[in-house]
Amino acid sequence: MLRLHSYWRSSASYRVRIALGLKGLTFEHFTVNLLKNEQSQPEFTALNPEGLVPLLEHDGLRLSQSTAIIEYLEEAFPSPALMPADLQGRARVRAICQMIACDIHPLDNLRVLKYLTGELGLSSEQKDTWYAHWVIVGLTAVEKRLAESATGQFCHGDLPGMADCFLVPQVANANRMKVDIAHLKRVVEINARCMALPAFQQAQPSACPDAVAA
Ligand SMILES: N[C@@H](CCC(=O)N[C@@H](CS)C(=O)NCC(=O)O)C(=O)O
Repeated sequence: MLRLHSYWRSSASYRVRIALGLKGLTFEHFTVNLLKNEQSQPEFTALNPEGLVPLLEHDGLRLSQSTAIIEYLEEAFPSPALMPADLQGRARVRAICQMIACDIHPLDNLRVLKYLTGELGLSSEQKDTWYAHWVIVGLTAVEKRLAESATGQFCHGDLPGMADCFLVPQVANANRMKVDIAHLKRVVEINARCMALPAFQQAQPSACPDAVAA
């Protein structure tokens, strides 16, 4: 049994939900309500001392970090593959994933935004400017990467894969925060193509069991 500790609006959890869906894996969903700070409560930090979602439990393993989780799923359940067969293709996919997971997401994470408006005393407008800035910088770099010939209908080739698991939640965050990314044509087109697929639709925040009407 796969158990996923997740929050509907967590984009790192969304990555894992997409990967599970693409692989056709069913899982038990456990909500960690970030707005209620449940990620920092002892009940959850006993499972994941980092105090972050997602957390996957499988066969006695408790695994944090969406990238590690998706790579674990890829190795434990190889078919259908989310990574290309060739060495260089896999390296390219990892690079795109890290552009999002390492160069965008940590700058705009909830605890960072809270620190900006809390300890550093920034206004809500300044916080939103910070947020939009790093999304635009990061997704512009992704857009340039997607101009490469290895890109197909999806981030890498013509099948949805690991890089798409990372791109779509980051686009969802940008849209939710009203960051204008319409000029990033490849990003927008690939996101739309992904969102036409059931695995992406079923993983999206509004489809989660803990979703709250906006
Ligand atoms: N690098 C981690 C990031 C995990 C992460 O930052 N999760 C966010 C939600 S998307 C979280 O739990 N935030 C809680 C907080 O900021 O207090 C991963 O890829 O899993």
